[in-house]
Amino acid sequence: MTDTAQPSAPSASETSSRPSVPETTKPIPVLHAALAGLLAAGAALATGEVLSGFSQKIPSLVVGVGEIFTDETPGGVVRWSIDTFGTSQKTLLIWGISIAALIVGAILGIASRTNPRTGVIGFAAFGLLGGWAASRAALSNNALSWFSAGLAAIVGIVVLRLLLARLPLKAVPEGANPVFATSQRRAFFGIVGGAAFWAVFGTGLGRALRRGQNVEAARDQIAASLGVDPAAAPTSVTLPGSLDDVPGISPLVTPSDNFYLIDTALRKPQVDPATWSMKITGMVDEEIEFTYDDLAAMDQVEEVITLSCVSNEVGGGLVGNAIWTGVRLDTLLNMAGVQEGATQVVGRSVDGWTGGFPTEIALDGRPAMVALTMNGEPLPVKHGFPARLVVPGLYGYVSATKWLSEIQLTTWEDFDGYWIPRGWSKEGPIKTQSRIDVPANGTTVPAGPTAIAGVAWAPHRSVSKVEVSFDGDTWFDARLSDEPSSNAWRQWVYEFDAPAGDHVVAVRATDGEGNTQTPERTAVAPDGATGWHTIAFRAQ
Ligand SMILES: Nc1nc2c(c(=O)[nH]1)N[C@H]1C(S)=C(S)[C@@H](COP(=O)(O)O)O[C@H]1N2
Ligand SMILES: [Mo]
Repeated sequence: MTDTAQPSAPSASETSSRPSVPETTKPIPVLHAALAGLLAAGAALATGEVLSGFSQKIPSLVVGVGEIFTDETPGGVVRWSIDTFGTSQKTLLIWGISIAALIVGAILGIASRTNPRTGVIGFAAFGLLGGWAASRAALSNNALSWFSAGLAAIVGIVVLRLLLARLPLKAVPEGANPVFATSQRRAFFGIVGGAAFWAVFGTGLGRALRRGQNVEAARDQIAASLGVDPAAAPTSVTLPGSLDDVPGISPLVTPSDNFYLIDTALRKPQVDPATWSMKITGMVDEEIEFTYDDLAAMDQVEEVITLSCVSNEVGGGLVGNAIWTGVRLDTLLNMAGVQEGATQVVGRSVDGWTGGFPTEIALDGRPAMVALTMNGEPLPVKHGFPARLVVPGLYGYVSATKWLSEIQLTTWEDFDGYWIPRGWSKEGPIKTQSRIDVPANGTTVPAGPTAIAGVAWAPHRSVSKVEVSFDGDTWFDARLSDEPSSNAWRQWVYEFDAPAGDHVVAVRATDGEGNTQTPERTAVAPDGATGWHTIAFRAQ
């Protein structure tokens, strides 16, 4: 629609001078109204993004709503989305919420054509939702969250009203399209440009400011004090007796960058070790608080420990093996004095996540620890910097609290960790499992000597034997790597002289107590998958 193709909107006097033409009031064009609503929503969201850059206590409104989804969605759906989208699941959630908000904004814009109050009420409702979500989000401050959501809603309302006020809603000749006066048109697109700029620039600014909250520099400082060059590429550690040179096998020690990542945090908590402390609370003789320096000055234990997620499917990748150092958990608990009847140890993170396990396990001599390093470096932020729990033999969801802030002693009955009411078993010992890394399922390899290889784990019980079978009946012993500890996985390899043709291979492991993996396939819920990993490949 251009000014030259259409008559300019007549002024009031002109209109009255042409009374003979039948006139009607045309509603605002739908697309313009939708654009106005969309931009109002974009500007509102961007306002929240900018404010979130000022403090971790002000969560992005989108992240706040995302956390509600994460917390309230049934565990099965979360698992399904992790399986389907992998680690990009969170990015998709954030994008999904942002796009949904823009669409709702567009709808509010359209609805405001006939009733301008709809937009005001809609954006106010937006603000209430955002404020509620943000104020109950991890690490957030209530007042600041409500302030952020309120300001965002006001920006949305103002932008929408400014835009709608400049759209043509006036008498025009019957049959003609509603038209813009040139000045009106300029004003409209001026505000469109401004709002679009704020939406994009504000979102970018928020991101940039949030990067300033990162604690990488503090982590680098600690790394330097450990003699680690933070600028150097992460080194992959090779241990003696490994099978690391078998092509395609998982390295004996998983590089931290490749270590699987599972948590509920939409933004990784940025915890400054200088102000961080951890408390031991609850059923103890004396509650104690430890700073990072306190822990770093104590005796450090080192152990190679395999950590697995209960959601790991047979043959899946949600498992890794790292070298952890830290302070033994039993030492810390004995300092506090565990009281009679304190049957559960609960780890709580700075963002409120919890996981609990039997006190018995913490005190049975295994090297459970408050870990400060992973593979020789301070914990990566995403793996729980500055401190996390690592308990050999237990799935992560009951034990491996990242960004640890509190260890609480309670009874088994009195408290359930985060995943327990969401359909997961209260006890979480890691089941014995084995995986074929190579050949990859469904691939073709040259006929002749073929290394069939992978890893097997039974943390705390150790792995004593790994076998492969081509018919599920006859089993052949695989060669094992050294065992870095009874809590670590072992690599295995079976040298197979593959005749041309199709092959199906299954693997099974036996733990140090003589128990062999069951062939029975069970789902990951509620307490971990069972069954033999089986793959097919072709030799030709
Ligand atoms: N604070 C916090 N700690 C957490 C979780 C979490 O969501 N929040 N997830 C747990 C789960 S389910 C697993 S499997 C392990 C994964 O640890 P990783 O991400 O370092 O591999 O962390 C555990 N610790
Ligand atoms: Mo997990």
